[in-house]
Amino acid sequence: TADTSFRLRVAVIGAGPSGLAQLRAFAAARKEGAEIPEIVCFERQSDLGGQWNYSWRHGTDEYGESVHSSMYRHLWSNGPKETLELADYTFDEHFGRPISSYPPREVLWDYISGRIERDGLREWIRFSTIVRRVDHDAATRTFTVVSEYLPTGEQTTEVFDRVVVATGHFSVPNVPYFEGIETFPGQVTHAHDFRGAEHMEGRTVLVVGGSSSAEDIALQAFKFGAARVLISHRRDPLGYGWPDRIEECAVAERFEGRTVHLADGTSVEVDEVVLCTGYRHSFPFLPAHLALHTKNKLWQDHLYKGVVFEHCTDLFYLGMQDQWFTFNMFDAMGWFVRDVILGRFELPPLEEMRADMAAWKAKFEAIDSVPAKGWFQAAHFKDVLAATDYPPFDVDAGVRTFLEWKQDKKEDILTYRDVCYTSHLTGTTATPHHTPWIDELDDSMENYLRLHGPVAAVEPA
Ligand code: FAD
Ligand code: NA7
Repeated sequence: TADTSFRLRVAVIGAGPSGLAQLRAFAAARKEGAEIPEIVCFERQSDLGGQWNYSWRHGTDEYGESVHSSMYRHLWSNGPKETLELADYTFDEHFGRPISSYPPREVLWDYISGRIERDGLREWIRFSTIVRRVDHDAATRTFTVVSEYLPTGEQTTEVFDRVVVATGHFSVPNVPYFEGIETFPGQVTHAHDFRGAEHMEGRTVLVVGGSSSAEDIALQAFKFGAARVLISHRRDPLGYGWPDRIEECAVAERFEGRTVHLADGTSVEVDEVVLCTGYRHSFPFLPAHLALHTKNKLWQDHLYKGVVFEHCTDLFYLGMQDQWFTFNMFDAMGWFVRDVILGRFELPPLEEMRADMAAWKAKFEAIDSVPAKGWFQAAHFKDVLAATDYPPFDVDAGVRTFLEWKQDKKEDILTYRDVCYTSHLTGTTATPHHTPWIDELDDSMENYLRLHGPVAAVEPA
């Protein structure tokens, strides 16, 4: 007879939105009376929240480790919060009243941590503890995890039955070389190390890259008074109706002191360069055969349902795709991983999983427009969601909100964050922030919640 006293041990690496989704998924099962494994969540930072846990530091932290978060002081949500709302923990439940659609970082951090506090899940997390090494023994179906408590350097080796990697993929900068850049006399930083644009007042700033970071750091530079901001892209321009002081230009080819020669034969003189050239997936704690070797894209090879590693199905990855959807999609993924671990979802034979992944890859490769990207991620999200008992979330409505958001940005890139959306979960319509985004220089939660008056009663959904 089976030994029923055996309890699986699950290691979750990372307490950002993805790792926290995993913890909450197990907690939800426990609440319904299910037997759950022993869970240890390793988090190298001293607090939860992943990217949303802002650090003034850049480069190296107090332990000589690289700083994880790439967020900056004045960061506000770059998409409507209604697209990331957690179906099992709504904004109404957390704030008790409507708030705006684009909260600043601290407000979203508060939301993320609220569900964890409510469920008392901090005790599952070992803070300031970095995972140094994970090895897998196929014969015993176990993992050996070596972690280190950073304040003392004490190392611990433990055995786990399942490992969930939720370490994010926007922390290790991709830093390309540009000919002559070593002759540039000003500051060259990567977006990962950017903490604020106050010092850019009156300066000419070259932002290299054509995606979210380039767009938002250019806006930060503008907001804080840069004299001129150039966004240098190598593919398509972002194409917004930029205000004066922001313009798009061809990709930088060569530097000669302060002069940057662009691919179209023109040149510009700049004071400062910010490389918004993306990030690298990096898993220094994993042996090469267990690590994903990939880049930022909407479909990741070798991951069945986007999470189960095909070469070792006791190893899971959360949130490794490029992201339109974030928190709620991580939840669906965490719920699915939980059900695989609990044996509620039986993985099909390898050949069937491979055929399924190949079909998704073909759909991914057929994407031919920006909206098609959103619909692709929605289809993937729904596929995972359908296999779980996560509370219903209208994924298609989320894509429609994203498409409206893209339209808002086209209409006015300086005011899109003032627009209000309606929650697909609660029907609550956001209320405008008391100050337009362009004029608001105080991003604190205290200021954000100021003027809202007493907590308004929100009708339950
Ligand atoms: P992360 O948030 O990166 O969390 C990973 C966690 O793993 C971290 O806490 C880290 O400390 C920990 N960790 C890493 N390695 C180890 C290790 N070896 N041992 C122990 N712990 C480890 N999304 C939105 O929805 N809206 C936005 O407006 C938005 N803005 C963004 C702006 C920036 C500048 C960036 C970089 C990202 C933004 N994102 C945004 C996307 C963001 O990545 C997700 O919202 C979310 O934070 C991803 O969650 P995650 O848990 O997968 O990864
Ligand atoms: P992304 O979305 O991965 O984009 C990286 C950008 O960098 C992309 O436009 C790339 O161009 C560009 N890139 C990369 N290498 C180069 C070189 N060598 N020269 C010029 N341009 C280059 O990263 P982001 O940081 O913008 O966004 C990541 C997350 O942070 C996102 O979730 C946001 O919410 C915040 P390409 O398209 O490959 O031609």
